[in-house]
Amino acid sequence: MTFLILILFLLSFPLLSLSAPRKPPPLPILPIPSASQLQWQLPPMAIFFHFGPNTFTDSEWGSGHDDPSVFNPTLLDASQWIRVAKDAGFSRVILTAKHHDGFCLWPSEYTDYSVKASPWKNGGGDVVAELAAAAKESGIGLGLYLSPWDRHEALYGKTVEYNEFYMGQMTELLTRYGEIKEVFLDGAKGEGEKDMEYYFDSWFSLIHQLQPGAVIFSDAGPDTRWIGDEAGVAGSTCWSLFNRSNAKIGDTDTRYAQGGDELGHDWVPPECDVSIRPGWFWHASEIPKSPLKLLDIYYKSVGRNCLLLLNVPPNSSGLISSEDIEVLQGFKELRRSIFSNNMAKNAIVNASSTRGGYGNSQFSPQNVLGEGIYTYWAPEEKQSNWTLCLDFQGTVSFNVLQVQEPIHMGQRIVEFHVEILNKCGWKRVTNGTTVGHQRLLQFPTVESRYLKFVVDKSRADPLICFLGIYKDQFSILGNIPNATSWNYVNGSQVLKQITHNHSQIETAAIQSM
Ligand code: FUL
Repeated sequence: MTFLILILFLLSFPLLSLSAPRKPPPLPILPIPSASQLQWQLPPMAIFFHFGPNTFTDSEWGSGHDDPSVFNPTLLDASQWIRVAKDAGFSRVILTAKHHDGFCLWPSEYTDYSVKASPWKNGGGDVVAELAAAAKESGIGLGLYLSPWDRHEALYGKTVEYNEFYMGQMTELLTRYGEIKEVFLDGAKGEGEKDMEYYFDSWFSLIHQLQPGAVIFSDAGPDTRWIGDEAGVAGSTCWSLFNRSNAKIGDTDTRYAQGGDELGHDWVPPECDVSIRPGWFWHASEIPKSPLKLLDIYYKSVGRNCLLLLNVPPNSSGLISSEDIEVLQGFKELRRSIFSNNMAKNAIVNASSTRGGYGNSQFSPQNVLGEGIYTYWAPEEKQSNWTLCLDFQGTVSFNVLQVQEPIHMGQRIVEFHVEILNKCGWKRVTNGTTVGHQRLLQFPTVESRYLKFVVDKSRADPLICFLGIYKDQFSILGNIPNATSWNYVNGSQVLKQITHNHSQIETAAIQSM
């Protein structure tokens, strides 16, 4: 009889646990991203197209008085631009619909300084329309840059009139070309230029009204902020948290922009813009950076919680040049060869605690091996130790760690460190501040079967949705040259020397020399 009771008692356990109420997710910690910010931040890279009269006049800041007849890209093929972006692994593009020279790449009804006045297609062309159609067909998102500073327009300097003019142009762009994913508002303006006030709040409202899914970029958001440099490099501490009231469009505090603000009340994730070439516009005399240099920029932008906006300027024929395409392919091959082999993917993951108890699969530490932000590890509440321990089930050799927070729940982790187990015990490999959407950490190659990821400080219970380890055989830590033209050659030589077992990358690098 006692035996029977015991059996019944044991059998009742699964039933009891099945009927136990499910532990809900923890509360998010504010601020958190809007739906459009979240959608914007998940794919990590976009391509910038700087194109206009400057492409033909070998200049960067056109005076606004170049004859529109200079604009004649006889071979223009926007589907080639989109193909290049897509083949290289980019999911969005942004076009300079109007740069500072005021020339419009679409037939604006508010000015005669546009494609209408050019010989291209006898004045009947529309670059924005061609790009929008090509992007739509390939499932690539489209963003537009409309320069506030306009060196051609006579109304510039007359505050009310120019704001009306600018909003008229913005309305054309946001109502004629289908869905727009991003509007890029550049704060640049030359010294001593006419003074005037931009009605930013009216512009922001108009943009959100006409394109509710679009994010607005500027030095101060509201949806994404400039990182504060044009090198594509974020701070090694990089918060999406920010105080918009501390930032002024056109007068950026670089340090504040690069690091964000742990105490910020607004969610304004950073975007890193950088050009593949020294200039933003195409110049016959300039050559692109090396694939290895782009990889270094990737670590310092995408790997620091940012979106990378890489400028690849179409040339005066109206096409992306072959040398830029080769570099993009080399860059893609480097990423593929490093990040396609996550040596943690079969690990056994244990944690210092699990929300809802050890068996709770919803917040299991094992979740960090899956893709996507919606499944994550959460610790039990009120803990002082937040550790994930990975057993790779065999010794592995690696030098890159990728870690991600489920940012829809807010950015939480302030400080962390990484340890491995070797013959002498646990050894610290690296440490850092902030994770956010994605953090990539490089360190000298280590070998171990076990790794500990320890959160040392967090704004709230830390949540982690991804951990991966990789071997990068290409980067030389601390020895990546700066962005000058000769580095292109130098970068490729480095790549060539150290990739003798990787003929595909070697070929890409040699081709791009
Ligand atoms: C700057 C501009 O002045 C450059 O020409 C370029 O468009 C860059 C993205 O932003 O502020």
